[in-house]
Amino acid sequence: MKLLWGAFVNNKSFLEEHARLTRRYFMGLVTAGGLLSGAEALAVTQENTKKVKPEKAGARPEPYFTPSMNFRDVSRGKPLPHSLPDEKKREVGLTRDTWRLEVLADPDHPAKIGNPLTRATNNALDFAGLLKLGEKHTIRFAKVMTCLNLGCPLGMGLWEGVALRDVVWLAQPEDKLRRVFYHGYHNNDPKQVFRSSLPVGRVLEDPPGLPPVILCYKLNGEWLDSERGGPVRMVVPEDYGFKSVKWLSHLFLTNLATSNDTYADQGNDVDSPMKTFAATLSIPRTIKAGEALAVTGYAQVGISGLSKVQVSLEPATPAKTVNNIWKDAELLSAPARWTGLMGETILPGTHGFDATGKPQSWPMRLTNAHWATVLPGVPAGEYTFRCRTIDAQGIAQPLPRPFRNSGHAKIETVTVSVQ
Ligand SMILES: Nc1nc2c(c(=O)[nH]1)N[C@H]1C(S)=C(S)[C@@H](COP(=O)(O)O)O[C@H]1N2
Ligand SMILES: [Mo]
Repeated sequence: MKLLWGAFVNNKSFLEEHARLTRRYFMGLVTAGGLLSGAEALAVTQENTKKVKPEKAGARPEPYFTPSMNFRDVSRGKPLPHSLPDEKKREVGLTRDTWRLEVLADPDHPAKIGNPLTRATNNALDFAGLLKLGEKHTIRFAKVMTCLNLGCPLGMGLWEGVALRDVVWLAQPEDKLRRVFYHGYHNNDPKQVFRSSLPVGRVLEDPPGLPPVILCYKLNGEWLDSERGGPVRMVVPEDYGFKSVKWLSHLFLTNLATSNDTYADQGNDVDSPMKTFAATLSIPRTIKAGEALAVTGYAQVGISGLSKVQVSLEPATPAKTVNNIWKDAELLSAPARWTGLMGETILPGTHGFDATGKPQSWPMRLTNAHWATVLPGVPAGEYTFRCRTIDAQGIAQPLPRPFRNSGHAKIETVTVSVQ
């Protein structure tokens, strides 16, 4: 937690951006003759910046794009591959000049391939070869990295690399290919291997609006560092983090139709794409009777998109929502500056952005969006504040459920005491 506070103190720009966006919204309410006086609006925006809850990973005050070192690290491995000494990294192919990727038929359920890429035959793909593919076609997209087993995002990234399909084709698959299995380096210990997989259909075609699955070598415009899975990791745009295997070392082309993911062995639903949900960033825990309640937060825009953030404030007893009175919060526009990137601008050709670096639509799937709201004053008592999202199909998200094998699916609730 101390470390997170360190990041918090050193990286004010996300907070500043959040405050700037929310201030514009609150001041707008004043000129519209709304709920707040000018003095109140100033007071809540100043208050807001003090009340951010840095203990929530995705809520960390940080630039819009999270610096690589500020991602929360949940990697497995003893020792952690990124903690190996440089010499060992060079020995096992964890540096850019020693990295090799083998592309093989799965020994147990082989696909028929014409050109396996192996170290033994000296044709494994090296970093220069990967960059060469990248010269022909680089893929770049924004995506929030979220762990299926945690509630909050680990970090927001601009990921860059080569389409996985371009690498699969190098191996000349001919027949009996149903899935691509992929492994990351784990100390040459079979028990430690971290692996995941995708149906070949997802590798070869992209669902509407989604970028390709990539072999990623850059994050936020810089070489992917060792802690984030460098030199090369998989990044699967629409999925939770466990599909984005780090320290990528092997692709196995298989005729097996089922997943062999490490996360499947651990009791998780491995076919669950990223959910849409809302969370608070700043909310007062106590207010005076009759005083307006100003709240700000962010939403993770999952696979189902985002059309609205909604909030409710109800007496804390009974514990369940009885009235179901949801009010629309204000979804704030895209950041004006893409803080956390070199030059704070988006390069042309980035998926989902136009040639001038503006998002083609907002909110954008797979990213974080900001929201803010002001609720009218209520009589004294204990209240429960809730926030949720309405996805692009008009369905309230997340669909709450008692089991969480498919990822965090809770409506955020905060107790507010009105005195
Ligand atoms: N090789 C390897 N890749 C891995 C993991 C791992 O332990 N080893 N963890 C996965 C999980 S569970 C998540 S949530 C993401 C986290 O990515 P990050 O470290 O960039 O935040 O990496 C994934 N890739
Ligand atoms: Mo994870």
